[in-house]
Amino acid sequence: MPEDEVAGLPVSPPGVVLYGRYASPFVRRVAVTLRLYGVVYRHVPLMPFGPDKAELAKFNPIARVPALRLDNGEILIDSAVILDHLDQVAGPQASLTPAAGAARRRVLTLLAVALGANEKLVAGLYERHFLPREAWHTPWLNTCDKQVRDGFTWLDAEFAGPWFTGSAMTQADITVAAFWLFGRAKRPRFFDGLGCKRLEALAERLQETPAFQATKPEPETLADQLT
Ligand SMILES: N[C@@H](CCC(=O)N[C@@H](CS)C(=O)NCC(=O)O)C(=O)O
Repeated sequence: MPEDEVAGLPVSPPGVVLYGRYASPFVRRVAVTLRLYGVVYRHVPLMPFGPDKAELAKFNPIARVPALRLDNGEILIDSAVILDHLDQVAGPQASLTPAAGAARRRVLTLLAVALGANEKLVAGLYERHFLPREAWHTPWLNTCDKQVRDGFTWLDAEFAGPWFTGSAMTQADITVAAFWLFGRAKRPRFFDGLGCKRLEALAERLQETPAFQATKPEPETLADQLT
């Protein structure tokens, strides 16, 4: 539903709007991609918790971030859906996700592992944050931690050159760097212990670039670090 038709929301000026704080690595990978594609956008840093959640629910039935309002008022939800749209607009030559064939399957596979590992990281963070310690279900947390560890360790061994697929940066590099920086900030001891030197180098390199510099995570309101 176009945002301007949503009852109760102020009518926005036309243009692309990104909803969600950069502190969310899903939002950050979209924001970095928007910048790399040269898309000018307005940033509305809604939180998927507390009072902002009701605002999000007006255009996302599951009230999550990111969401992207397009120029025509249409609203896209979920970072993968948003990136798919941005790639199509960028066109096959410029797309950060290869348009077809083995190269596309390769990047999508890398992204599937990265997204899965990051979802399990977030699941563990939420359990640790929202439940009192005595209610933590340790076998579940250990399972999540193993999936995070195995996912990132697998990714660390998958480089074909300076970038995941060789000599050109793709969405796999952007997404993994955003997720690695998020995980490292949230659980420094856990991520240090993974010994993923290539992922660390990738994240260090990308975080110095203008698109990452312009999308630094806001100060956290959930617990800053959960080692
Ligand atoms: N698959 C989604 C995941 C997005 C996601 O997990 N967002 C988190 C913030 S990091 C969120 O909105 N959490 C609140 C909730 O799940 O209720 C995507 O790629 O956009």
